[in-house]
Amino acid sequence: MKNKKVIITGILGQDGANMAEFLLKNTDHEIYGMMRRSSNPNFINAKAFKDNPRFKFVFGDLGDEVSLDSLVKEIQPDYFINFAANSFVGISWNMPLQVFDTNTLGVIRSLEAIRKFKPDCRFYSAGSSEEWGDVEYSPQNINHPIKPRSPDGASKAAARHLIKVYRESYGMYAVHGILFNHEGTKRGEEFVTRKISKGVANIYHSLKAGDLNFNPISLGNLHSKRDWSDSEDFVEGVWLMLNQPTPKEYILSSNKTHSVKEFVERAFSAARIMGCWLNEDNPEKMVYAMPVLDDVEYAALVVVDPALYRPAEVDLLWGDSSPIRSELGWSPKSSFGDLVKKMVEYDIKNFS
Ligand code: G4F
Repeated sequence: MKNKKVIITGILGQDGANMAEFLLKNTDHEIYGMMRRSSNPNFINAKAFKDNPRFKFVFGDLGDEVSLDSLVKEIQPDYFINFAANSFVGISWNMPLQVFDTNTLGVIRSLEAIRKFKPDCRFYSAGSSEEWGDVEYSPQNINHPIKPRSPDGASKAAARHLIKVYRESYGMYAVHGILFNHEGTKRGEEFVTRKISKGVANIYHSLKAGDLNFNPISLGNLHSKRDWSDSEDFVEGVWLMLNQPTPKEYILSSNKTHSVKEFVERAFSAARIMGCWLNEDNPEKMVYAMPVLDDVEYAALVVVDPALYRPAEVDLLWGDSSPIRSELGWSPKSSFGDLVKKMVEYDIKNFS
């Protein structure tokens, strides 16, 4: 029997790379990792699999239907997994058109390529809890109303509707599973978790060298709450969603929620750096600090920079992933504590 073929977009990003690693380890499928042509690509997330004989890089762009059409026509994939997106919510106010072009029109271009050239190919595109934004209840389930608070959330919500339209109009196997926040050692530094774990590693190494002149980590809103999981657990859930008898959309989440402030505390504690909060009554002036001299002087570990606040914030995300756990048998291996520890320890070890 011929090996199945899988196209993964966003291959150099966290989820694309984790998906490729998962499939190369657990299936005998051939993996085609789609990347954009760029003069200076960063292969750091692909180092574990880029030389695997069942893996191949292919060039394509969600903004260019000609490239998507050619790839689907030539490869004849059995699965098309779309992890390419402009996924940084914070920047989506600055480039809403580009965000929609990639996150929404890119999904239509992918669906059209599949519809025209390989209509039985199974399609997954990453949906987001950002679509629920201004939440009405917690924990949020798959029926939560769509109320995005950012161009990013709106672009993903539109993609979700389009995928449903293609599923119902053409009988395509197309799903838009909702992913709550998911992180790990391949996460980009623009996201708060990696910004914190890298910042902690920097402070750890300064302290180890006896240098107290380190830069504190500057953060925005410390009080927003997120349902954080490990991306490596999520790719397994996505694969389950793609291999059901009929397409059905699920949520992937940890079923717990934690504040950014709590992430900070856990991250410093994983590095055995003890801090305490100052000015807690004023969110814009809060500082996480460590005592230096007899509890009199403090060295700031984290400071708040109100310029990092968003024009509109999603205050609380908290998912209910019980349906995929009971119906498809998915269960995450990593807890919140495991995730924070893994990221901080990795960044301390690989600090340069
Ligand atoms: O890490 P974040 O940038 O992730 P955010 O906005 O929740 O989005 C991530 O998860 C979504 C799913 O829920 C995905 F759709 C999306 O693509 C992405 O993967 O920010 C998390 C929270 C926010 O409330 C933000 O205001 O952290 C707060 N925050 C506080 N200081 C900060 C910072 N976020 C960033 N990126 N940088 C800060 O300095």
